[in-house]
Amino acid sequence: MGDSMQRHATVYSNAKASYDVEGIRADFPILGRLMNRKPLAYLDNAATSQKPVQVIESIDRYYNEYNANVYRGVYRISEEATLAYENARKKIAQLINAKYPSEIIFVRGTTEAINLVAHSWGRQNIGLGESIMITEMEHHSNIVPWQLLAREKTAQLKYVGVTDDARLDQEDFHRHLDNRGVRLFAVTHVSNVLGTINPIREMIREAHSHNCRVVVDAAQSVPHMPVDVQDLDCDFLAFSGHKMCGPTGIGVLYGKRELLEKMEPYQSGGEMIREVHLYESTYKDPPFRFEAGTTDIAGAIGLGTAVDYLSKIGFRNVRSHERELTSYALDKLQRIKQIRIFGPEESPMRAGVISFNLADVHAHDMASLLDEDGVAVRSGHHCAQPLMERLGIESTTRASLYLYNTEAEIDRLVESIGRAGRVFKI
Ligand code: C6P
Repeated sequence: MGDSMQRHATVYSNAKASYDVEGIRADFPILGRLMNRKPLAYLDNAATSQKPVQVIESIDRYYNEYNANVYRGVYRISEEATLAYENARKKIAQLINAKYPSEIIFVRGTTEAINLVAHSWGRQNIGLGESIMITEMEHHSNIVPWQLLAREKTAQLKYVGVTDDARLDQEDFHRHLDNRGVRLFAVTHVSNVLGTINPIREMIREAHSHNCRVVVDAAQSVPHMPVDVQDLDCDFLAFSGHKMCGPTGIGVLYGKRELLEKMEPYQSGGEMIREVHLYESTYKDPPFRFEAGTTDIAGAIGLGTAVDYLSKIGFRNVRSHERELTSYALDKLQRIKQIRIFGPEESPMRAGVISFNLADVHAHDMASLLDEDGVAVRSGHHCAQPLMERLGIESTTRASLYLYNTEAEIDRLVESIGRAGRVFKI
C-alpha cells in the first residue's frame, strides 16, 4: 500500500471509530418503536427522514416560548422569532456555502423550489423554439414543471438518456448542447431510484460554456454529503428539509444573487412588496420577494436546528457511514438468488439508495412482507415513471439509508427478503 493510501485508510478508520451510531440512534425517539414486536428498521429515508429530539424540541420551544409572526411586530417575541428565522437562513447559507444568506429562499420543499424557477426565471428566459434539457432519471418534480413551461413557451424538451450502467449518457448531453438553443439544464444530483451520484460539477461547467443555466435537484444529496454551491457553480439548487432531519413543509431554493435580483415574483401578497398602489406595486429584494405571505416559521427554525445537528456529526462522516453501509448491503443482497439490483456498482459515485426486484414478485407484495418483519421500505415507481420505462419495469422495492442505520438492520432486510422468497417459492 502506498503512503498516500495508508494515510487515507488511517483517516477513514479514525472517522469510523468516532462514529457513534448508537448514540445517534438514541436521539431519534421513533427508532425505539416496536412493529409486530420487532424494532422498527426504518429504511425509507429517501422518502423522508426521521427527526431527532433536538429538532422536535426546537419546534416545541418556538410554539411554547416565542410564537409570533416574523418581520411584522416590534414587540419582543416577534423580534425573537424574526431573529431565529433569519439565523436559520444563515445556517443554511453556510451549509451549502452560498455567498450571501439572501440567496436562500424558504419554500415548501424541492417541488416548490423547482416550480418557482420554472414560473419565474423560466417564463422570463425561455423563448419560442429554445430548449430545456432534463434527464431520464429525474423525479416527476423535475419533469412536469418543465413540460408545462415548454408547452406554454412552445419550447422543446430534450432528454439526456441513462446508460445500461445507470449513469447519465454524456454523449447525449454533449450532442444536445452542441445543437445550440439549450437555455436550461435541470438535473438531479443523486437519483432517488438508482442512487447514482451524477458528475454535475463537470456538467455545469460544460453547460455554462454553452450559455446554458443549470438547476440542480439536490433533494437526495444535500441531506447526505457535503454540497458547495460555489464550487459546483450551479445557478439554482433545490432541496427539502424533511429529508434531512427537519420538519415537513419547509425546503430551500438557492439561487445566484444576480439571477434572483432580475426575477419576477412567483407568488404575491403580504411581505413581498415594497409599496402597493391601486394599480401597481413594487417588490422587495430577494429573498423576501419570493416569500409571500406568512411562511413556515416553525419549519425554518426546525430546519436550522437539523442543520446544526447534522453539521455537528459532520457531513463527511454521514457520507462515510452511508457508503460503508451501502457496500455492506450490496454485498449481501447480491448473494440472493434471482434478485435484480438497479443502479451503479458500489463506487464513490453511488449513494445509499438501493432499488431491487426479486424474480417476478411485485414490489408492493415485497414491501408488505418486509413490513411484517418491521422493515420499512418504499415500493412503486418512486415518482420516476420515465426512468421505470427506461428500465423496462413498473416498480421496484427500495431501501434507502441514513446516518442512524446499522449493519444489523441490513441483515434484517436480507433475512426478510429471504423469507419473502420462500413465501413466493423462489
Ligand atoms: N422523493 C422519494 O420517495 P418533495 O416532495 O418536494 O420534498 O421532494 C420531491 C423530490 C424531488 N427530487 C427528488 C430527487 C426526490 O427524491 C424527491 C422526493 C421521495 O423518492 C418522495 S416521492
